[in-house]
Amino acid sequence: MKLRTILAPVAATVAFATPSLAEIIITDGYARASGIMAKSAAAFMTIQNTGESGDHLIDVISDAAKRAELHSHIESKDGIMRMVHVEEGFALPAGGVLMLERGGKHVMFMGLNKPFVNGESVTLTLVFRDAGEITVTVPVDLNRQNDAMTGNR
Ligand SMILES: [Cu+2]
Repeated sequence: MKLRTILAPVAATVAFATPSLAEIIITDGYARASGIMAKSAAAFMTIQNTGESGDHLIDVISDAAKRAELHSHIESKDGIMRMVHVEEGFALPAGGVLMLERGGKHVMFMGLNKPFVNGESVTLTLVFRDAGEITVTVPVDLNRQNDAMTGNR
């Protein structure tokens, strides 16, 4: 368990590289902000666990913002969706997929250190309970349509 924690950051320096020891595959990542003046932004991706044991996404680290958090949306009693910080993170069952998507679970950047500019990229590190840290670089895509509306991934 500890061995992986040490090796993963070395193996995962290339965008979307799959660390040879990890059983976690991260694809289709992107980040977006509402505009050049935005103080916060979010990142979305597909996280797949091809291993035979369940894992748990417990934290996110990024120097793109003063704070990076794992967020989800919940619907309040009056039917309004709002974002919440999910401190316990998200389960990733064996053979399962964890979707970080618009209107759902996502990585939140709060207090951007510089504007998210379309076509540039953002590096973030996902911290898994067992697989350890996996760093990915995702493109900033301000034009991508809302997946929930288009059905696109
Ligand atoms: Cu959020």
